Amino acid sequence: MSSVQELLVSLGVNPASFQNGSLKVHSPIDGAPIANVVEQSSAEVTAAVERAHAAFTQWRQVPAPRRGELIRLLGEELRANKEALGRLVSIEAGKIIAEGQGEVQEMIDICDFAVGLSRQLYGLTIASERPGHRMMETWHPLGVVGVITAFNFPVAVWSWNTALALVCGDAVIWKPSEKTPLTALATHALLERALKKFGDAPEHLSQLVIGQRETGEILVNNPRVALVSATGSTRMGREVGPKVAARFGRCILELGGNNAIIVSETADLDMAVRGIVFGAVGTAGQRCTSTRRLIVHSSIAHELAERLKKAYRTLPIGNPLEAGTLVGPLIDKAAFDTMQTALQKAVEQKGIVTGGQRVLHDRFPDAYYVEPALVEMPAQTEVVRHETFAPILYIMSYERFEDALALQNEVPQGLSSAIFTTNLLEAEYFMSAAGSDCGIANVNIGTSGAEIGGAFGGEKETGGGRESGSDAWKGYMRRATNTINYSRELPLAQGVKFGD
Ligand code: UN1
Repeated sequence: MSSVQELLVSLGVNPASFQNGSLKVHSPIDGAPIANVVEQSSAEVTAAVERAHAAFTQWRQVPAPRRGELIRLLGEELRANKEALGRLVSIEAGKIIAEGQGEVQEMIDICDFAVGLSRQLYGLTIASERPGHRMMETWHPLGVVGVITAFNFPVAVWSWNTALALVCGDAVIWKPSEKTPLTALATHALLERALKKFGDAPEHLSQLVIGQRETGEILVNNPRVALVSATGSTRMGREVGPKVAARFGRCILELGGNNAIIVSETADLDMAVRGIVFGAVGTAGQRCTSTRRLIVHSSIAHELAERLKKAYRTLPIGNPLEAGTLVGPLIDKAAFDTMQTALQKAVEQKGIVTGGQRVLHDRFPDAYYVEPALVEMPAQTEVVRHETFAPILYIMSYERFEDALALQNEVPQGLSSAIFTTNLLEAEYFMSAAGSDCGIANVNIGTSGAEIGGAFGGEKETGGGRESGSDAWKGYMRRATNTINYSRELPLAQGVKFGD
């Protein structure tokens, strides 16, 4: 057994699930094959939905604080296995060790959040207009939740959805990215351990289905799947959203971002440079929150571009498992090709490119490492308005704050945004109704690396969904309005007289 396979077994994964299957998994670190994962057939996926529905009908009757106990146990498993699971994330998704560990920490955090939430699924009491009446709002479990996740956060996004869905009384079916099924197998094995310790949860409460696009389509089209929570490209969301809507199902879509940082002439540039570099090159630019655009006041544009070029020159690019590396590989060749096409277009659209070329191909001929690219653009052209899932940072300059804000909002996506400024008026305006139109608007921190406590998601082509903290849990429950009459009369609302 290879060391990856040993790692999987140590996390509780059955070797039968990854040794002779049809899905070939490669590590982006060196392009080497690491496993052959068993895929589920369409019939098996449909059967999984039926089983999930049966589990749901039992689980919804378990008191929510008891449901929280399952997530508390999951959090314990994650704590105990943080290092191993984080390492597997690094091997399968190519993240540096610190970011792989950070991703597991994000899972632990959402578990803690969900445990507390399991005692706080509060409804409202509402004043009735009728005497002797009371109104209230109750939150009930929703049904089967289909979770479709992307390669770049192969496990944390599942946990945002699953920790909430399970305390909310739902059953879950997870379709991970076909690029990262191993981390899914490992995560699911940890959940199964927690389920065993929990004892009496219904069977098939949480299931993992491995497969290609068709697997996701079954979840999207099956009316038994009450909620489809899908993370991925805007193109994927354009297919998923209308299909789920056509059957009146519910969707949480977390799609593309095109996240900008505005750097005002009053900004602390040392801080800005650190925030920009982490946002633009962290995870090799493969976060949906990665910084893709810089909008810089013209008086400091030259200085900032020079400082960034200098910082980029010394970035340690390489094997993400090695200490000191800050930039790991792109996920695959397709990602590299897409990056090169975007850079070519940027040049055609009068951009000046620094970096962007492939490196380390002698050491890793089957892997795709790149120098992150800085592209100075004369304007926000077509290529800049498009999300390229790679470390490309477009730099533009502005004269007036209103123009910076207009540029920031003038793209089809609306996930994350930030401003570096020490001008209170600009900061407040940026966060106001007339400011950033994104789901996330930060001041003096970058666009990526959100904490789980806030609702996560964005507007426009980002899809409008919210996951994770705040009251995102409401998306995983159904709301009932109850009106109770404790009088001996039957007054009608709106003063309507009917009959007598
Ligand atoms: C994603 O890239 O899909 O805010 C999620 C962040 C992380 C989550 C990113 N907490 O960058």
